[in-house]
Amino acid sequence: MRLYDSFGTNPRMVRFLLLEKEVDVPRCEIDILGAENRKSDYLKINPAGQTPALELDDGAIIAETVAICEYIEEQHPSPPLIGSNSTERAITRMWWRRAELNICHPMLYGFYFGDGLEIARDRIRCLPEAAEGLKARARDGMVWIDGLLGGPWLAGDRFTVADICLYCCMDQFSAGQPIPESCSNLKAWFDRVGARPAAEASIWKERPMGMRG
Ligand SMILES: N[C@@H](CCC(=O)N[C@@H](CS)C(=O)NCC(=O)O)C(=O)O
Repeated sequence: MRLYDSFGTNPRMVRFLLLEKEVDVPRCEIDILGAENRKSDYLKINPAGQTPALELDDGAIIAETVAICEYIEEQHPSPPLIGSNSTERAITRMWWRRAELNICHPMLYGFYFGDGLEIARDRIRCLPEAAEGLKARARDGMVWIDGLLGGPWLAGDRFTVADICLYCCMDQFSAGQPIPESCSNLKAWFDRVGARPAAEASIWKERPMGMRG
């Protein structure tokens, strides 16, 4: 097995998950800032030109962070970070989806179309005029999730991949898109996730534009 790994919120999620599960996977580092991921050799691995990707021993390639995390959880169920029964898994996936759709996606594209335009403009279709609206949408999502947080973690008493997903995204973009002042529950949650040893241990060695990926 081999993980195509790099700076960035999505590969960091996989590193975070692996650390929590104490699973070691050999890595192949991809220089995404140098756009190695957009060149033909890497496009043969992942036609989407993105990291992470997981190559299995039989040569199969799994791209998309959600699919990779689901695969790792099935192979290494303990500790459960998606869930150990149908209800737990469904609740985790619900929170994972809420986090992605309401915060991570608008936050990421708010960055790509704004402060990160120089990185993104030759890779994806960019809509700079949408940057401020997307950042506002991410702020709305943070306020919404802040109001829903009823336990230490998104899914209540269980620390899950939904926490990892949201944390990795917010940690990378927090300088340009901070947690709104009013969101005390979300701030406390963010500090709780940040205090887990895997949070620090999963950070990429370089910090482009000062970002923690
Ligand atoms: N939908 C993909 C998104 C992966 C993604 O956006 N990866 C970023 C790193 S966090 C990337 O490869 N960026 C470089 C680029 O798009 O050129 C997933 O969930 O894995």
